[in-house]
Amino acid sequence: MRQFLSVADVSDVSSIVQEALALKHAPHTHDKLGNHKTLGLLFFNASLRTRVSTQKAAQNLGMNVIVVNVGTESWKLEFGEGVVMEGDTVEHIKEGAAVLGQYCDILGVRAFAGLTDREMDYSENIMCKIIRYAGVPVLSLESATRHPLQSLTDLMTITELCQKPRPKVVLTWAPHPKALPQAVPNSFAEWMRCADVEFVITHPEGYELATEFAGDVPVLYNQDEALTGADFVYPKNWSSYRNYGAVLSQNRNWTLTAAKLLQTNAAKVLHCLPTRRNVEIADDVLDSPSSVVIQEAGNRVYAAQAVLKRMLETNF
Ligand code: AN0
Ligand code: CP
Repeated sequence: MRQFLSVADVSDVSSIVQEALALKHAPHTHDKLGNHKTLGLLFFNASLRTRVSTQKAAQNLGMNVIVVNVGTESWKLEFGEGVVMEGDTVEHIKEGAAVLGQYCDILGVRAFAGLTDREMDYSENIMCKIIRYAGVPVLSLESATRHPLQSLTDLMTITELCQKPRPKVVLTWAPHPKALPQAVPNSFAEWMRCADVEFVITHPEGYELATEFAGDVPVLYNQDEALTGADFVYPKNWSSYRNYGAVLSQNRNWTLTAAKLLQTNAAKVLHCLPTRRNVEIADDVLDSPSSVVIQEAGNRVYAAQAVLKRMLETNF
């Protein structure tokens, strides 16, 4: 695998899930593979899990890791073409990415959607420019439209917990005070469509995901109907794609509560985290055995490790 930007970079989804699960049980079996190779992690946005789990995954493979937080501890980068740089950007991505490519063998990048210009975000402008100018393999740590390390972890966790063939998996919109990107639900949908699951999406009207991600997945506007018989529930907020970046609803009837889980098949609840307690998900879910969010976060290490292992094997 040369790069990891979406599920399309994985030739065999179920085998990388199995590889991640195997690494969980024997994380140090390839601890020489990454010797003398440097992973750079470039963050344009905050992170707890991705930052720490990807460092740990790289360390388990014997890699060196350098973390750079753009803007706060490196120069503010310019992405525009032909810009007269007399504003607050100090360095152009053409030099910035090319320089990082001199120091790093693989570059991880987190660059969220700006949520103002849909065309710009969905063209993956930042990620594409970094790939172009860095000249080294790139790993997405959440881009404008996708969060593939999270989705691989989600599928790994579902596989790990699954008691039956073809479980019912429900992605449900949940409220949030701020506009969030569509990256997590987009990516989750993309990966679930490649998995052997019955997949359903539920959200209020106006929160439809882009067709390239939702495909022909059934969409229900009635959350109770969608949750019926679910084996796994993934509550997550996202802002509107159609009315780009808008918060159309703050309706707390969509908060996932223990009462709502009664209509499921004793569903396990996943979430990428961070989550706003009692807005997206109620305490009585997060503090109950239904929640598997900590196990899921733990699995981020082994999903990242499976990806880095494949990238090291292909590129060096
Ligand atoms: C981000 C998002 O929803 O894309 C990151 C999730 C992993 N969440 C927040 O900004 C709260
Ligand atoms: N789930 C996830 O990516 O978390 P962070 O934003 O903390 O990295």
